[in-house]
Amino acid sequence: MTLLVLVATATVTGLLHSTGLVISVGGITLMQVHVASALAAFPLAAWHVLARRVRPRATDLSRRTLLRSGVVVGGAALAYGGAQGLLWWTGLPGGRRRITGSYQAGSFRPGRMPVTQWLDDGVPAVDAGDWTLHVDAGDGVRSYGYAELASFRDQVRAVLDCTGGWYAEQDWEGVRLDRLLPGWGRVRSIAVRSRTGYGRRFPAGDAPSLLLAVRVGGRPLDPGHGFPARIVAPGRRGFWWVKWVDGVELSMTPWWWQPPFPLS
Ligand SMILES: Nc1nc2c(c(=O)[nH]1)N[C@H]1C(S)=C(S)[C@@H](COP(=O)(O)O)O[C@H]1N2
Ligand SMILES: [Mo]
Repeated sequence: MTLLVLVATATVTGLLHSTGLVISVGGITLMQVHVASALAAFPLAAWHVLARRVRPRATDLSRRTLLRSGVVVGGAALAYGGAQGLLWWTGLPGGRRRITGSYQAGSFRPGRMPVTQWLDDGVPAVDAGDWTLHVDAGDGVRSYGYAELASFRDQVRAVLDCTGGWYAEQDWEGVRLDRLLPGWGRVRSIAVRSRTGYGRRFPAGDAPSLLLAVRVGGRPLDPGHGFPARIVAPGRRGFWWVKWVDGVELSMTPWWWQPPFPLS
């Protein structure tokens, strides 16, 4: 019964969010409820399968079962396409989502862009005066103060797309990592560390497209958006865009030597 309730909750909240009929209630997005109930359903589903085990039979692989599965998959694809068409036709907000399913929020108005943390980070109050960026480019650690970092003017227009269901396009300014780390071509990865302990490891080959941003829309970052400096990783989901960066390091560890999603 609990499993049934969780699956129904995931389905209904998923439909409400993706159609745009209800996107959030009291500060909690239906996407969050959708994901949470789906995750909670996993162990119960596994328990159900184990407790009510069905022994495999030869007919499980019959032509008829194959055809039936094909009908289910094809039907799902048709239903998805039909729902998408219905969204456009009815003009519901769900029809204006990005391909990732995210809704636009605060593009070119950074003050209106949501402030989002992956799991449990808080927004740290960082004083530019006692903040230092430590850059390890393989030949010793070099430190940058805020004023020095703020003098760079590399620019990129990029879309921040949070797995929580929103996206925003902004003009970012700062320093490209290939400029900050000239030895990037000789290593495997670039480890980026936040003052909060959060961090991500990027393939070294991404250096020319990664920006360590100090400004957005021509103004310094807000505390919520990563002041003094944050990563802009065009084409990558929001959780790669590390905020409150205080360390960048070239490394011989492969980039995939990390959990697929941050754990804190
Ligand atoms: N240090 C740190 N950086 C972080 C996160 C975090 O929890 N801690 N969350 C990431 C996630 S999930 C997203 S979507 C973006 C959100 O950026 P914004 O708050 O500027 O909109 O920051 C990313 N950078
Ligand atoms: Mo996110």
